[in-house]
Amino acid sequence: MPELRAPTTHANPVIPGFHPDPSICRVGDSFYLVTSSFEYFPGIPVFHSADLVSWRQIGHCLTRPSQLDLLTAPASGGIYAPTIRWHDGRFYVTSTNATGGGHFIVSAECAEGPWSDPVWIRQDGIDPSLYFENGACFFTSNVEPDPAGPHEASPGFVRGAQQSIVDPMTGEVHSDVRFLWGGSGGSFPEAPHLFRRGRHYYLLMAEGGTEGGHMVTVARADSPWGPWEGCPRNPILSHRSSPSPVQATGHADVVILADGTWWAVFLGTRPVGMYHHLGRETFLAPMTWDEAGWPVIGNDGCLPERAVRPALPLGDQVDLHTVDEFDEVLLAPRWITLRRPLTAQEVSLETNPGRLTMVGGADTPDDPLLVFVGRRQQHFNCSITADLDFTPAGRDEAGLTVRIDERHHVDLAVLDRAGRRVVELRQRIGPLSTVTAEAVVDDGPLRLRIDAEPDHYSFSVCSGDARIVELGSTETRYLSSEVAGGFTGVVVGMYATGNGRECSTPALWRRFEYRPL
Ligand code: 6LW
Repeated sequence: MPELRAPTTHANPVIPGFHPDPSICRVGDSFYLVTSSFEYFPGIPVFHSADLVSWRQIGHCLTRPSQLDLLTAPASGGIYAPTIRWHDGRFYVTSTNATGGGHFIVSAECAEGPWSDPVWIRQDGIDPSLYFENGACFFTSNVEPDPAGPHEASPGFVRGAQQSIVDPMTGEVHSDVRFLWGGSGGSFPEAPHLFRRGRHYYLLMAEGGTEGGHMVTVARADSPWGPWEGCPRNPILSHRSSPSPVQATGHADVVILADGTWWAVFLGTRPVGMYHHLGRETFLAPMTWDEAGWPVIGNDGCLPERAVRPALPLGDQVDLHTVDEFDEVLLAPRWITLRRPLTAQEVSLETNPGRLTMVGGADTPDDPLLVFVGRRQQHFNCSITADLDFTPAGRDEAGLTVRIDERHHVDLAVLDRAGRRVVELRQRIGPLSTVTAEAVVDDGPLRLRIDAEPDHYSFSVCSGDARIVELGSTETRYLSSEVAGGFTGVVVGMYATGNGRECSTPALWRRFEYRPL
């Protein structure tokens, strides 16, 4: 019998697909990680891992409208970079609703939830972070200079990190807000994370903007308030002049293992040529310390080509091939909607057991409140198959869509055209919206399919016993962050709409399969 050995290397990203701004904490043998969620509901996905490599999503922090108002959030508005910490038997997550309310803290006994309603913190900027010591909770965020110049409410700080002491249960601020460090001179110093090693406090920052110039820098001090001394080797992580297929590495958080080793999680992109469509993803690299007591991420600031696993027992392996047959009471946490929880009238697993019943409203596929249930695309090569029972009348429409935002999506749309059921391939790219193919389809069950490759998607349909017909394709770059702008990545899913009025026929989804290839 061959000896079964745990693998010594691992794949990066450890959480593929649109999962930016990772933050991590450890509780005993368990690791917890959160990422940004922007305009999607629920907000802030929470992951668990035992080995830092295999991550299972266990829920979301923001699951109720009382915690999360995104109704007016534009694409890439809403929930920005969160931080997760565990202190004295409780989890705390802080983040910013960039389109309403600013910074907040939610807390929970279990990372699975339920999470508390938010307490709001009055401090400017984005990217809040928490550090607990001797009963104090340090609240660190970035700061932008006030465009109105210095005035009483804003001392006119330059860009960098600022900090106060807060009560994480009430949001009360118990100190002045003090400026900490402006970074090493790069643009957009943000994502401050404070931690301690021995007698030194370290302030980890992101600089250079979240695109190709992104990097991680660090400063240290003898007190959490400074004065801060920048690391002479800054940046301590950057791929800005690296030929690596992974680019834009930055926005890191760190965790210390029981054996005393340190690891960093951070975001990066995997561009196809000049465009990336899978969003900013979560990567893992070891963090070591040099003789002068400064941190080193990866191989002197680069992701190691051969990613060596942390010395931890293998955790549960998570299968990213998923099949939903809609026979459970609840949707798995990978499913997300646009800006709000859908009503039981709009989406239900109960109305027709074994079906996801969807009733479209007046919002069109170009509208921010479309009835849509989707999940992140996590692999360059994958196939997405959705089985649908739907007999549209009038302006009713349902379909399978791949989207990065309201202005950039490609739809396989099932509609009625003069009494005939048709499937259209409709491409909405910025100001242009075009139907590039159409097929008349027989009555009866439909199968819609999207096959993804790194540089294009192909779209197919099959009805009844008929052969599967490919309707056409589009290039992935039209759904990239470089074309659409913003901070998210591609999400694929099911939608229904009445194109201006309530849908008269429900769309019954029987099965949705996401198969990485
Ligand atoms: C964010 C900032 C950033 O909050 O992008 O990569 C912004 N860094 O830190 C949104 O993710």
